[in-house]
Parts: sequence; C-alpha cells; structure tokens
Amino acid sequence: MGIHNADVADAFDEIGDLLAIEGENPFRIRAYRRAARSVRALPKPLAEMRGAEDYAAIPGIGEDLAGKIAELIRTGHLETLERLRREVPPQTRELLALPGLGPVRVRALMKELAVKSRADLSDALAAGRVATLPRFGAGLEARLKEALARSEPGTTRRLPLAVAAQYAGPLREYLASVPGVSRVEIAGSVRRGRDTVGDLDLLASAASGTQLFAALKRYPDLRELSASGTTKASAVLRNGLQVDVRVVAPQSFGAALHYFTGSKEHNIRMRRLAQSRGLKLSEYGLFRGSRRLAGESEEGLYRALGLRFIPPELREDRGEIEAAGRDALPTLIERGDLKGDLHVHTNASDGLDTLERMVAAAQAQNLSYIAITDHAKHLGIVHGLDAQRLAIQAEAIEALNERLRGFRILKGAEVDILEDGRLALPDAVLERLDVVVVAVHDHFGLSEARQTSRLLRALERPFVSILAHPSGRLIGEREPYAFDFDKVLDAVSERGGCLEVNGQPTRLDLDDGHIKAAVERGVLLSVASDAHSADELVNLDGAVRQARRGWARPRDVLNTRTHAGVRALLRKR
Ligand code: DGT
Ligand code: CA
Ligand code: CA
Repeated sequence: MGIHNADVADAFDEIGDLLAIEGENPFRIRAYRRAARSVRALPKPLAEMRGAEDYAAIPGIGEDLAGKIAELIRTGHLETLERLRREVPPQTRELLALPGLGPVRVRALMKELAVKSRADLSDALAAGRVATLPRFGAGLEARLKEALARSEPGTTRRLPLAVAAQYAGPLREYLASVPGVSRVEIAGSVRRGRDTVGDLDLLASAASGTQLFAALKRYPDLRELSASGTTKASAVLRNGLQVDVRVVAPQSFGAALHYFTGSKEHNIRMRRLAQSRGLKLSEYGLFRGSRRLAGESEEGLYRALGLRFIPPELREDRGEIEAAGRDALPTLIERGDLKGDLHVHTNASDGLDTLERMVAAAQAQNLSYIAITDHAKHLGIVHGLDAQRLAIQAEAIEALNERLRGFRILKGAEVDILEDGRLALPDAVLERLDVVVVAVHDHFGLSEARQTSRLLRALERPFVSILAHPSGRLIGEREPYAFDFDKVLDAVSERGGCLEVNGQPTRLDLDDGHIKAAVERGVLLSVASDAHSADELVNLDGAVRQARRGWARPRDVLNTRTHAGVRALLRKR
C-alpha cells in the first residue's frame, strides 16, 4: 500500500546510478534505467496489478526486475538498493547532479580523495586537490566551484505534473472517504495544470477539521503531519512532497477553491478588480461591506464580478481577466476535439507495441487516424529505420489501411536533425511520407546562434511537416537548449509548418508561454502523444492540458482536422 509507480522508477534509477558509480556491468545498469523509464511511462498503478507475473509482461521488465517490483510493493523496501546505499551513501549520488560529474568521475572522487558528499567536494576543491586527478582539469574545477556556490540540493525540486497528480488523486479519494466529509477538491498548480508542481493543495468541506486531520495522519503514504489545527494542516508525503489541506464552510467553498487554485498573480488582479468596484474579495467570498454577494461557487464569484468563468488553466494573469470581461476568452481545445495523433512509435523502432496494437489502441481512444513516426536510422538511434525498412513498413501500413474501416494510418517518420541542420534521411525518401516529424536528439549544448541556424536549416527542407518537442527540455533533467524561438516561429509561420505540443509527461514541450506565442502568431500546433506503447496514447490528455494553458483553440491544432484535412494542409506548403 502506498507505493506509486514513481517510487519504483526512482528506486530503479537510484540503483542504476549507484551501480554506475560502483563501475558495474553497463548492461545491468542499462536494464535498470530502461525499467525505470518503462515504469514511469506506465499509466496504470503497479500496486493495482496482480503481481510479478503481470509486471514481467511490462516491456523492459524481466523476471528479475518483476520480482524486485513485487518486493518493493509488498515490503516498501528493496534489499538490493539498501545494500548499495550502504556501499555508496545517498549524498554521493547527489554529486551526479553537478555539471561534468558522471559515474566515472564520482567514483574517482570517492576512491582517490574519499569525497562522498557535496561538503567533502567543497573541502577538496578548496584544498586544490580536485584538479590534480586524471580527467579533471582547471576548467572542470571552476565549473564545480561555481555550481556548488549556486545551488543547494533539494531546495527547488518541482515534480512533473503527471507525477504530482499520481499522488494527488489517491489522497483526494482517501480524504473524501473520511466520515463527515462532503467534498474534497484538488486546487493549486495541479488544478491549473501547470507543467511542474511545488506542493499539493487540497480543499475540503467537512463537519470537523480535527477529525479529517486525524484521518490524514493515518494516511499510509504520509511521512509526517507537520502542522494541524481546526481548519488547516500541512503534511509531507513519503516522497518528500508537501501537502496543504484546508477545511472551509460550504458557503465559502467556491471562493476558497478560487483562492487556493491561484495563481497568486491571478488572485491579486481579481482582488484589485473587486476593490475597484467597492467590493472585497477573499477566500471567504465576495463582499459588499458585510454582505456576501458570492462565495459558494466559483461560477457565482466570476458572475458577480461581471466576468465569464475562467478555466483554471488560464489563471496566470496573462490577459485572461481582461478577456473574460470583454467576453473574449478563447474556447479552449478539449480532448474530444482531437481526431488523430501525428507522433506515434511502434516496435519497428524503439516503441514497444506492433503497428496493429497501436492502431487498435488509437481506435479505443476514439481517434480516426494516427501517423506512424518511427525513428529514422541515424548514429545513436537504436533500431532506426533506413529507406528500405521504411518501405517495408509502408507496405504493411497500406495493407492494413485496406482492411480498416473509418480509420486511417498515415505514413511518417521521426527524422533527426543533424548537428549541421541536415536531416538523417534524404528528400527522395521523405517525399514518399505523409508526415515528416523532425527533432533534435543530440548536440544540445550548441551556442544559441548555431542551434538556431541548425533548426532553421532543417525547417527549410521541403518535406518537413512538424518540429517535435521543439525546446528539447526534460523536466527535472535537462534544460531547453539555447535557441531563438522567435526566429523558429518566423520560419515555421512563413512556410506553413507546425510546432508540436509533446505530451510525454517529462517533456510537455512546447511549454505554455511558447504555445501562446505560437497561437498568437497563427502557427498551427500538433498536439501529440509521442506514444512508445499502446498505453502511452493517454499522453494526449497531458498534451491537451498543456495546449489549453497556451490558450489553444481547436482551430489552432492541426490534428483536430480529418486526416484528409491534415494532408491537404501539409501539402499546401
Ligand atoms: P506550486 O505549489 O509552487 O506548484 O504553485 P501553487 O500555485 O500551487 O502555489 P502555492 O501552493 O504556494 O499556493 C496555492 C495557491 O494559494 C496559489 O496558487 C494562490 C494562493 N496563494 C498562496 N499565497 C498567496 C498570496 O500570497 N497571495 C494570494 N493572493 N494568493 C496566494
Ligand atoms: Ca501548490
Ligand atoms: Ca501550497
């Protein structure tokens, strides 16, 4: 009870790191990393599956790792991990987060200088001992000093929305099941659908706060109840995630939900608007003097201020209050508007499921087309398709299309943008595809000028349809690469291309601000799952939420069109 998929993935990642620091067999390390990725992407809770046999059916999980998942779910511990932690303390693993420090160098620091923590490293750097090690130089020494001065670990860690939501949902259900509780809602950044989440905020309507917080204290996933009174409690979950819970009276529920949904900036503007009309807005309601004008529902609150209801995704003070006052809020895209998905992988490249299974899954998701965009062959891409294998896949797609009713498979590929902006496949091959998705998968560290001209050069190619995960960020792991977004927007806008909103939980790329800029510029978006397995088609939900945060309407999104409409739009260039 209380073990989430993210816990299992974290444990496997940690084992991978610790094995790497110990200089273990690379195949074993890779197996743990792959398993972590696979578990992280799994949309159903491991704890609700039947056990080792089910786990072994997950791609990337063999019998041995299935046993480890079962052990972790059953006992909350992993013997392998505990043993490794005794050999390599967790503080040593934190060194891996510093620039230039991979497992080999961390191991050298540990063995040669007995450096096992950031504090040890600071001392060794101050004593000038680090630069003397082989493979460490004055340049790295300077970067490490700077990095240590800049950041304390663990202070600003924000979780990807999908991970935070995995914790928020069950906690909400638990609290809602406590006797005397009539309503529980998730507020804060989770409700706004922000891509990363600092802490969870829950709001309850209950007969007794004290009783609710006593139940919270018994929540199996709880590390500690750090504060609790009659209307407010704060707690920390086992994974370190902070939780704020508040209890409010029913007549204030809407006002409180609005207040604790935020954002803070949105709230401040709303309060000023109320003040300008001689009213007072607080988490208890909207008041004229002591008379409550609204507060039971959010709708009533907005109405009383003369505003249209503002969807939580827009509440960032980016013009939404003005738009609501002019009745000019966008009708945001919804999942049901999507007719297809233009970025899907199969087991022909690094996906896990067959073409047929991906199609069946897409049909089950109410889509009427998908583009199969397996990776094109290129150095460093495992199982990438060359022209010949693409031709074989095209035949399979055509044969399947013959049999399908009311569903269409588009032929595509995800093609690497090489360091100099050329593409990994020649135009003659790309010409035969319906959809060409291009993306950067290496050389993230180029200067802004070089990265920008690399992207622009690729976007000039005649058969390019969509720039996938345009910023290259991995939430919590990798910053976006440096590039001039406005120039990319210009290029895409001029030649009628399309930018992707990638729904992989750790990508969510483009981010909301860039989506809004693209929408204002009239650039079409491809709201895509980038699914690497049938289960991952639900990434579309996250992609849609992200697009909504960027003010995207159905007409701003390419794949709200029929497949014929998509092909016509892509042809028009
Ligand atoms: P997070 O937790 O960093 O992902 O972001 P939020 O938006 O969930 O922020 P959080 O948890 O600090 O606060 C939840 C909501 O409470 C926030 O969205 C708006 C409201 N709030 C918090 N502090 C203030 C404040 O100083 N003024 C106003 N007007 N509202 C606040
Ligand atoms: Ca929060
Ligand atoms: Ca909070």
